Amino acid sequence: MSEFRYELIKECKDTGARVGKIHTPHGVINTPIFMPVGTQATVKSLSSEDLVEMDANIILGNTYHLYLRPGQEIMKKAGGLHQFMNWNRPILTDSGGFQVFSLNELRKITEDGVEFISHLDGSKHFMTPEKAIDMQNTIGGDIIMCFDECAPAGADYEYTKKSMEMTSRWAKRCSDAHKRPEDQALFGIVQGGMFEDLRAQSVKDLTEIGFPGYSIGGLSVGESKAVMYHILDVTTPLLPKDKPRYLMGVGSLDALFEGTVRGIDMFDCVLQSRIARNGTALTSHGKVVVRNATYKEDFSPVDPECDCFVCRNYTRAYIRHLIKTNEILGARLLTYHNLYFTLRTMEKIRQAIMDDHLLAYKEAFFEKYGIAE
Ligand code: PRF
Ligand code: ZN
Repeated sequence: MSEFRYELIKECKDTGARVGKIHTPHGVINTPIFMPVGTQATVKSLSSEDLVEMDANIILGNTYHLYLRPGQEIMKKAGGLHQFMNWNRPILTDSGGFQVFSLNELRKITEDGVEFISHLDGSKHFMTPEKAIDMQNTIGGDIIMCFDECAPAGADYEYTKKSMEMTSRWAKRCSDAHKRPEDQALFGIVQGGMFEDLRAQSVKDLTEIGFPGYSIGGLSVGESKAVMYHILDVTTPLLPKDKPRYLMGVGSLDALFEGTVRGIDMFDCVLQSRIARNGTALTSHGKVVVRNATYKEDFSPVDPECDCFVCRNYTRAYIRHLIKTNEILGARLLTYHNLYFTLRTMEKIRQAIMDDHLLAYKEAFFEKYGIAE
């Protein structure tokens, strides 16, 4: 008996948004959810204790990176990623498909799989759908991903069609290769680029195989926000209502709202932690580039409306100093705040759906935050 289950709690009366619970062997995920990215078995600069303290529900790991380092043998000996990094809540792993395609110019795609050169030492590897699943079975994430091809930005119809069809065949191979369906939920990944009919075909192919959840890949690859939202408008309504939907690699504040109103349940993004490391904070009044000279003598908190430990105890001037002097604490404090702020915003979004005022909350949020990212 699979322990995985999506429970639909409430549908928004005005939009496609919904509140739900995903039951996993490591606990319940409240959706819509933002998932901090822990590519290399760590959310950069944070400990698992920090993530529990900020009440992160679920984090992400990457098969590609963990396959190269520390490698499958170490992962096996560690007893999986939960034990390895002392994180006892849910984990989702990406299959490595996207990472192989985005990190590697030196790759060769065939029906069988992808040959690529390690970005670390130049060694040659061959990744297949079966190997990607085997590695994810070893990592032990509660939710794992099919091995897919994310077509490059601007790919034409013919290329995108062939790529999507191969992704569907790979999805079947992944489903057949999956050895732990009882405690790991394998999601299919919808591809099809910016073409409505290809998106529809992809959904049809994947739902025929049947998965406990569906991811939407191939977005935020260089297209405009308007195009991305349009593809969501035509794709999410085709997906089964009783399964979770995950929008891969998307999680700017405006996309969290716009994705939620289009029926997305799960998001992840490196933005929050990446901009933290170069000195930018996300606040209730928009982005604050703490690194700027403007904040040299600003002894107020990063976000006066935030109650995270960073905002309760440290000033913009201090964090600016840390960032300017390349002290690792600066990156850590801003990463903590940015993730905390994003997680609290998702909490408010869930509450707003429950209270039937999502659109009013969205408007009020952006009134203060500013529309532009
Ligand atoms: N496929 C996979 N992972 C991803 C993507 C995808 O298309 C994206 C696209 N935004 C992010 N991460 N497997
Ligand atoms: Zn804060």
